[in-house]
Amino acid sequence: MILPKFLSFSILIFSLNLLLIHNGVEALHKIYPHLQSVQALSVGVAHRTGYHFQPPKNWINERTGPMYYNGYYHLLYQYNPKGSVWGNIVWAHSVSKDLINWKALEPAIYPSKPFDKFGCWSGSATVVPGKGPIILYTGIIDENQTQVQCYAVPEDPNDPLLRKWVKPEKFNPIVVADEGVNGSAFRDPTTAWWSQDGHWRMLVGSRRKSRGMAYLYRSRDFMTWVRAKHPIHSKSETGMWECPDFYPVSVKGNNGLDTSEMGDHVRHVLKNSLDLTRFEYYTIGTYFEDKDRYIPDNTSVDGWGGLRYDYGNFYASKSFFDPSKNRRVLWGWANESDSKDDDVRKGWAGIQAIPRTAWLDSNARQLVQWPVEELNTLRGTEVSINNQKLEKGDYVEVKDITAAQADVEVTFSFSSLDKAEAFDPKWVNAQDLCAQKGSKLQGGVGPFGLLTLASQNLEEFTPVFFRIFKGENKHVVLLCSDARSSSIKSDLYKPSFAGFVDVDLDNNKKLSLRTLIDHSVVESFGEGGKTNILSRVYPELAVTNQAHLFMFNNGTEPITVENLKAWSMKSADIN
Ligand code: DQQ
Repeated sequence: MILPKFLSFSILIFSLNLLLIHNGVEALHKIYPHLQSVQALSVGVAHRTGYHFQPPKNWINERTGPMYYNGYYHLLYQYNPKGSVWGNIVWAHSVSKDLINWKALEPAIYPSKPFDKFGCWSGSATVVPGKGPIILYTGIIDENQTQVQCYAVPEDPNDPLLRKWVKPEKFNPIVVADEGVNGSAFRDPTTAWWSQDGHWRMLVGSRRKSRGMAYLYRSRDFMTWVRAKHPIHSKSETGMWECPDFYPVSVKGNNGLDTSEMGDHVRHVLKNSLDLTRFEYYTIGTYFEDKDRYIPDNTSVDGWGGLRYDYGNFYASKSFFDPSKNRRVLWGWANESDSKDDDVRKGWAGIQAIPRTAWLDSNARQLVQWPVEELNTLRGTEVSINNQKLEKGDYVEVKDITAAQADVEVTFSFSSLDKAEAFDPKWVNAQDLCAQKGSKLQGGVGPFGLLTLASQNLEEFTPVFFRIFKGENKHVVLLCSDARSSSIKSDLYKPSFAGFVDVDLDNNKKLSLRTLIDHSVVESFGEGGKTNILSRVYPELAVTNQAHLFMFNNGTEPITVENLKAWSMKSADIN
């Protein structure tokens, strides 16, 4: 039976609502008038991070116009200066020389004009050659949250810190929703790119009914923008596309490319953040500049089941090209997984993930991500373990590091895959499979991995582990970050985040894992950054020096920890 479109969309929305109720994620842009301006009397320190960015207090969501300019990295982010729930949003501003240590400046952009009186929402920065940076952002013009696109420029482009930003009267707002565009779902302009035909181009996220889309705009002078006849790309039933990101990646090597780069050596990435579930997905594809179209490759699933930068708590990400190191840096926001009341009580909510270098995998089917190299400057005491055998049921502690604030890199190997459990092709959802199997249920090859933020007697722990299955044609590798036992506290969102890892084990019986542990963050990179998962957790017992780290194996096949290196991490100097 074919359901009428509106009916199938209503069913989708209904099921998503159920999903949202169950997974604890709440639609953003919801205003809590009685909470949004409640200042915390004190700041809860137990779960504050040592090296993941967060301001001293209050709510943050995504970083907006990240850029590198005249020797400084700029972190601009959505911030509520008055409380620890979303609302009163301004663009807070911090600067850094190394993407790890940050110095706070005054907010760069805040509501001050008729075109942004009710909010300054997300956007991007474009460094225009010979002119300097221009910020494009979404202004909210009324209480109905009607959205327009605006621009701001530095008052003094020679100020290396770009402290003051102005919103010129002329041309602002630069884009309003014209006929056929839904003005209440029209936001988050991308970084603009320059095309050989003499136009700047940029995208704005939107939806038409249930169809998510990114509109493409063209301009000769960056001020007067004209919408292309059709969106650059759209996808049915995906709902509002927030924070679209569109950029080229090189077909060879790890170097990043300027957003305007085109040619045979280039593929494109389109990422959308889906407001309905607060998950993102991306595709790799071809950009036809002359036709203003982007077409995903048939190896990229285009929609709900698509590839994700991160299979955990990671949303509204944005990338930028860093010309100082020739790399593309990608950055996500990780919201809390505790309750609104907890956020008000602790006086803060939201962190930024560690910025990641991103490039196209040699298989050309996906991206690979790795924490920026500057993070290594925080590595302190090092512990190393070599050739440690883990038999079924073994738990071995990694001692002598600060287990609540650490960086761990490990390579596991195994001599045979014969004992791998059979893979049921019905298991298409990695997260469900992780929840079903967990870290304790004995398997054939795996589960094996790390037990992070563990309390002495394992009342609390967040396992990050692999489990290997025998598929019809190849082995299927699952990476899980399972928060179900992360805290003895019950009223928390504790998901079993997971993703499949696209790797060929037949020729190489090894898997690697890197995990960044930071009090309430477990941020993991599987197989060199092919599958990544960030979990937010809130242990009550496994805090500061009461936290432990273990390696474990609960599969019948013995596993060898070929090499493990763990570092106590120093705290970054943040704001
Ligand atoms: N956050 C901003 C919006 C964006 C959303 C508002 C994504 O512009 O769509 O704070 O988290």
